Amino acid sequence: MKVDKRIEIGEYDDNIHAEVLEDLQAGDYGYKYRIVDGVVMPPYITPSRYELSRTIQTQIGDICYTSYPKSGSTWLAYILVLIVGNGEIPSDPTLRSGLHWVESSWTYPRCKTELDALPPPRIFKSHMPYRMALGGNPEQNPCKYIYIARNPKDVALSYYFFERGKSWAGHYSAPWEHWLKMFMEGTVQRGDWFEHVLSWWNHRNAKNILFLKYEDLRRNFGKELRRIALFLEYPLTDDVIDRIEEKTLFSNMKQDDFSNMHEIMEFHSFFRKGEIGSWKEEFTVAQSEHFDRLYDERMRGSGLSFEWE
Ligand code: PPS
Repeated sequence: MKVDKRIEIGEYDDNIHAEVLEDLQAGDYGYKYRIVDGVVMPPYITPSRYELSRTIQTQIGDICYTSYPKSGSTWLAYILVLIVGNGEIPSDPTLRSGLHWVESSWTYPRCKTELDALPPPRIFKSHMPYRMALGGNPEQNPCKYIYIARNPKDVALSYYFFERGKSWAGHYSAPWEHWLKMFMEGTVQRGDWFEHVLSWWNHRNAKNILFLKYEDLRRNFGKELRRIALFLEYPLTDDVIDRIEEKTLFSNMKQDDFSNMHEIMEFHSFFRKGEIGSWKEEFTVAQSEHFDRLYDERMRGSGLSFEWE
């Protein structure tokens, strides 16, 4: 069922998208979720979609981009589509229509028949930790996986603005402090940020896995783009690199109908800030210090660090 026109996508609806209603749960302030394989997930990650995403046969040439939510994955998706198209926008009506989000029953769902009929390179979207990745065990897969991570304070803030009042989150409306507490406890949809990011970081040296950081892409786009293209084995000329950089600028993605996600009713403010350090607008000094202590404890010895501003 490929969505191939700019038809407006309305609110997420349990009766259409949840598949199994009995296992939906609601926390404080009505925050809706489903537990999948022990992890808090959005209600549209249904048992059958998850099963399909785990068992889908990937092929040489396929690409799967993965992240914890709000880490720059849509930006990366557009970059990938342009790399594969040598800098040209594809004929799909929107960015979303050319991507395959197998684990989801909402916004870009794909069925097995449709996926099997498509030749590589298929570009898959996922927001799963390593052990729940698309296609089974990534290291033993013909697919190439690109994980993008972002500093967790910016993620927490971006995620708060994204989830607040939204249908798939039970119209959750709580103050920032409540969200931050859930985020730090790992009880928001997609679970614990630390576990998610470290699960992929620990496999970063596999031949078919590339680990990126949002902040590097912001600071050093050309260098990171070359790394991605080399990893995917797509030679790009300097002209094409410049074109991709121009098209994927935050301001261009935000206003271009191909990429701005306006076809999804609740995504109208999807392109919020696109900055490093906007967490400072919401975190108090005490919250920031509390977060830093948790960060030090959970990340110690990992060798992974982020830019915060
Ligand atoms: S989602 O909903 O989980 O798939 O979100 P995701 O796309 O991973 O992340 C959304 C954040 O990425 C920002 N963004 C960008 N930043 C810089 N440049 C470009 N081109 C770009 N496109 C998207 C987007 O604005 C979200 O971050 P915040 O901080 O909310 O602005």
